[in-house]
Amino acid sequence: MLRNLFRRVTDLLTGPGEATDELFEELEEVLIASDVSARVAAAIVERLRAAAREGRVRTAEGVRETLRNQLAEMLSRHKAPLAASPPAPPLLYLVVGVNGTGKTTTIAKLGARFQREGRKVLLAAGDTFRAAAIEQLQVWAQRLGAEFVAHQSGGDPAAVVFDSIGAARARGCDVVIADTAGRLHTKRNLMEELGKIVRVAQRELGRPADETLLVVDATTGQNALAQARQFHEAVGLTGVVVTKLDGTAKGGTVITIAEEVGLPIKLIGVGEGMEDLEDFDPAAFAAALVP
Ligand SMILES: Nc1nc2c(ncn2[C@@H]2O[C@H](COP(=O)(O)OP(=O)(O)O)[C@@H](O)[C@H]2O)c(=O)[nH]1
Ligand SMILES: [Mg+2]
Repeated sequence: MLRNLFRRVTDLLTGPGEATDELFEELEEVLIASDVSARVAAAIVERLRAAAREGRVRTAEGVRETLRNQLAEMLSRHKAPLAASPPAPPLLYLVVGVNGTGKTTTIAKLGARFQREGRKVLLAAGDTFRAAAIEQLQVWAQRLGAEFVAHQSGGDPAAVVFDSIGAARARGCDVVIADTAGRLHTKRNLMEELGKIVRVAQRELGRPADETLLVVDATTGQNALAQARQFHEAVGLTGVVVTKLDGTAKGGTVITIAEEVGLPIKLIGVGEGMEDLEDFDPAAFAAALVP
């Protein structure tokens, strides 16, 4: 469950205060301290100041409510549903992101969700850089009772994805979810490798992958923004999954990525359990940021 993501913002905007210049200055600082980028924080506060100038907002509580509405509106501007019905099976999700952000866990959660919907799932071990990554995904596939395709560690991940699409067709699977490496010898290698996966998937499917999702860890703040920019430039993302919003995350990462990169947030991770993956709901998220 989400709570207290914007604790300092909420504290500042609770109680009998007036909507003064000083309050807006402090709000801007607290937004930045909550992982909202400086540019986006300035834009948010400028709109609130305008509302105060026009007499639409007079108190701190009024600022809080206006801020909540403004955040919900900002976040819904980039809203897009998860691809669910491909023109021809299998539905293909590529999952990318740096190590430790929660890719493999998110893949398992997504697999479990598709299975609950009655769909047959295949997990593809495209993180061939580490043998442990292949084993970790295999354990999840076994637990879920999902199909699984892997090659040797060190193998070509594009070939794993190619084989997975073929195996899904042969075995009547509805959905392929492919893991990828989060680190190679160099960042350039990684982006080239991911680019090749994207191209091979497109050739084999006759359309781009239905989703190319970046997984970012909400607790990493501005780093997550840099990751979103880099991966989007390299592979053309369709959306972002923000994980670890149950922990010490301050919430601003979600707003910053949506506004600065213009990518839809599609899913959020709110724990380590299989059920801890939620569809992103802008209004509910804004209400969790600023209750
Ligand atoms: N609290 C919390 N932990 C998570 C979440 N998603 C993943 N993790 C944990 O983050 C760690 C790294 O996850 P993993 O899926 O292996 O990351 P990968 O390297 O990107 O594949 C594991 O300990 C996961 O249990 C989440 O939404 N909340
Ligand atoms: Mg992994």
